[in-house]
Amino acid sequence: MKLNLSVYLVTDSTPAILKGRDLCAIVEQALKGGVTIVQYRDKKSDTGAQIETARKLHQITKAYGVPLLINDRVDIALAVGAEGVHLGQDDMAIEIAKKLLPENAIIGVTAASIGEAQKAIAAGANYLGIGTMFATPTKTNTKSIIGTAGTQAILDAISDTGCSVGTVSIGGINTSNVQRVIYQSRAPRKSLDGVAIVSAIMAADDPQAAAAEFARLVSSSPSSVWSQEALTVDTAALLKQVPQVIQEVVKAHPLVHNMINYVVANFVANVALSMGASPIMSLYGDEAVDLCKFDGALVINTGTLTSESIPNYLKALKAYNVRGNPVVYDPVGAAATGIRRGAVTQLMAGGYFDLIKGNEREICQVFGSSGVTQRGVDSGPSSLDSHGKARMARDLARREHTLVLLTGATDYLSDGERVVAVENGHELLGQVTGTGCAVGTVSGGYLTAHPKNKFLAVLAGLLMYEIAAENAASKDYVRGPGSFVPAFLDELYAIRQAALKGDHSWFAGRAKVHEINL
Ligand code: 3NM
Repeated sequence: MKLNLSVYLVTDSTPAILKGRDLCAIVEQALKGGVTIVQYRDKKSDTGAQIETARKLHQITKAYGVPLLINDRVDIALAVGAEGVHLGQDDMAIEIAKKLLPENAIIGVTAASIGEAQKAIAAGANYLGIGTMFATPTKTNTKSIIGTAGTQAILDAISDTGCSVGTVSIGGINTSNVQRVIYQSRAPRKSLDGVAIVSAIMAADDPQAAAAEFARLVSSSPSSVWSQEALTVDTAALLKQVPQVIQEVVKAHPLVHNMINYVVANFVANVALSMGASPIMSLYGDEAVDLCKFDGALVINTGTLTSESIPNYLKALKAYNVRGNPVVYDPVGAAATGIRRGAVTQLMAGGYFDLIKGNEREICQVFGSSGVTQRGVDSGPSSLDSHGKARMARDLARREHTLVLLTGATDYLSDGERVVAVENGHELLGQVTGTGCAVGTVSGGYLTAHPKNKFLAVLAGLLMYEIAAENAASKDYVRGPGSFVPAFLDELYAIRQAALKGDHSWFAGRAKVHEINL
């Protein structure tokens, strides 16, 4: 039987999953739906009962031409003539299992680290069960939650030695995150071959429909929101398109749903209005199911985190991801406290962000650099030089398959390949609270109205914003932060009005953007 790992069903015999139903009947429904491989996993039943169930399961899987593997128990696999086994790190060593099983038996091994993966490949594993992807109630004694970043690191490390080894991810995968899991785990030369699922099929009310939905999602390319026009043009050619993009955006009057901090909510709403977007402020996660239908962007800004924030962010993130609308993540104060560092982990595991925007320390924290500290939510002194910041933006963007904007006196924007440095703006921006947060909202508006080239969209929004700040600061009546704010809103509005009329003269010669070659 050919090994097809794409929709890999792992069974579970606990009452919470079976809910009084028959295990074999659920597996048969899942096979009808399109499951491509089945693993019988039963940590509790007696050996005799396991053999009986395995035998019944094998009759069913054979009828569908699908291999049956047995978790941990080589003896049971031999007793029923199953096609192979799956071995955890604490189970029988693969070398011993190989001696006991027929030569063509399929042997899968759990791997949570590069070392475990390499060892399993060297010992001749046919496939790796890589995980735990996300924390899951189905198995609470998991050793490490590695997420898409950890999975990608393993795929990358084995892409030379393990070209032919199969790979599936396991842990907390469901129909709303499966495409993202595959997309974000992708290493340059190796991708996942499939996903291993317990509860999202076994506990589903309709296991056949659930399996069919997984089969559809795994085989279709991820939603068009992630596919981008290739950035083939150079920076000068990109900049030429900026005024048209700004005109397009102000005409579209995009909606931005802000889950923003209370310190800056009013200022950010005024910036959005001045630059031609329509702001909605809502921290109520359940509302996002309706709000996302207006097809705007979501901005998640963690500046005034409370004990209730994270579940609300996660609900909204899911609603916008399912709808395919852009989400901006502004991890304000990400490195300041243990709770905020935990919030980063939860949010990064909870969904896809089209743009991650933050200052140097926030971006370092999201990247997972160790020992990042932050006093309050201010940016604080820099520890990276210009190339270090550019590299950090690029590496995070590359790993997450998204855009990263690292803000500061110079801003660095990257899509994982290219990095541009933007030197526009004015130091008075640094004297007014909320000017960084508003960039998240502006970016959200631009991503909504110009989704086909997100890099250009974010760059255009940033330039409109920072050139408006320069124009405001140059007014002779602007004496400091207080008089700067109204002037800044006026200048955003002035650019918006010019852009609406197709007057691009305000932009001529103003952009201070250059590409960084790393
Ligand atoms: N093994 P669900 S996680 C059986 O990390 C199993 O090795 C894991 O269940 C590992 O799809 C897991 O319901 C349970 O989240 C996965």
